[in-house]
Amino acid sequence: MNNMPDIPRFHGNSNWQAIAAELMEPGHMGCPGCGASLSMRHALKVLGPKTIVVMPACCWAIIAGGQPTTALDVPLLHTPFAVAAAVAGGVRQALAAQGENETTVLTWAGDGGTFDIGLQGISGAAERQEDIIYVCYDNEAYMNTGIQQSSATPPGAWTTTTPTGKDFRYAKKDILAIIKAHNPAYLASATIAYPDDFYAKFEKAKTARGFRFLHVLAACPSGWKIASQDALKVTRMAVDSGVFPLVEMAADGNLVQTVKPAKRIPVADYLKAQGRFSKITAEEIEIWQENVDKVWMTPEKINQKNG
Ligand SMILES: Cc1ncc(C[n+]2csc(CCOP(=O)(O)OP(=O)(O)O)c2C)c(N)n1
Ligand SMILES: [Mg+2]
Repeated sequence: MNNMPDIPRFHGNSNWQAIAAELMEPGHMGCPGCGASLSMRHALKVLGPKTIVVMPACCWAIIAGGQPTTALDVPLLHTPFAVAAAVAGGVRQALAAQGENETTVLTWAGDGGTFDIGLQGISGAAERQEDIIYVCYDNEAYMNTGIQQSSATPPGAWTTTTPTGKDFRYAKKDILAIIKAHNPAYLASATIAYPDDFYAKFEKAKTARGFRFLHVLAACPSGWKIASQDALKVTRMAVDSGVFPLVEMAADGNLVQTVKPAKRIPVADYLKAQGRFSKITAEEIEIWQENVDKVWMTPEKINQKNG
């Protein structure tokens, strides 16, 4: 594809040496180019072997392998769709009752399980400051059941339930603003297409105590209608266009941008790289670009929007 930036490499990150152990085995059931699979692999490298993964229904529940097999070298607990955050809080409290305070309890859920179906449980866990890390890997639709629209699906994107593109009036739900309103211990957006930033944020989430939330953009080649080898590049374009800013919550509670793209690209380049946006009109692209320009490109404006 044209206008595709190169993927950044690890820049001699000292952490990289210490966290090289693989906790995800080959032979998993992820599709080629699956951003969610790659994100789990690298998240576990940071979080380490003392991690328990709690997972609702989602693609990852399949990627991990059918019972009794598992692609993960850490314990994995499958839960019903709506309750992953509540179950993770319970697991953490059970460990604490046994005097075990080192193990990280990680909820790993899709956008459907987070933005829609699990939202009440997340709100409760955040309000109680359950000592867990909640990761939403966001591939922007219910992918496991065949690419249905979720409230994380961006406007104009094709899904099987919105075959002419999601109605442009319905914007993607602002999950960071919702979680921020709960005063979490740590809050950030991340993507493995910017690996240094991804690693730094998982490190911070690991050391913080209380409710921690990471919103991870994860490309789905089938759902986004892109070639599997372009998955990381397209994800990187989401950041470089300002559609998916990389931010974290600073000590004063405001969101600050952690990666400023070296070269800003037009939103149109990001959208046109994906078949799912083939029905979007020029006018809609213009509106999207204006919204990105207004809201997302500077930390001050992010604060304005969410503060
Ligand atoms: C209560 C309930 N409703 C529906 C389903 C069917 N279901 C399983 S996975 C899934 C899609 C999940 O979407 P998302 O959370 O975005 O994760 P992804 O599949 O995209 O990784 C659905 C609808 C279910 N397992 N339980
Ligand atoms: Mg999804």
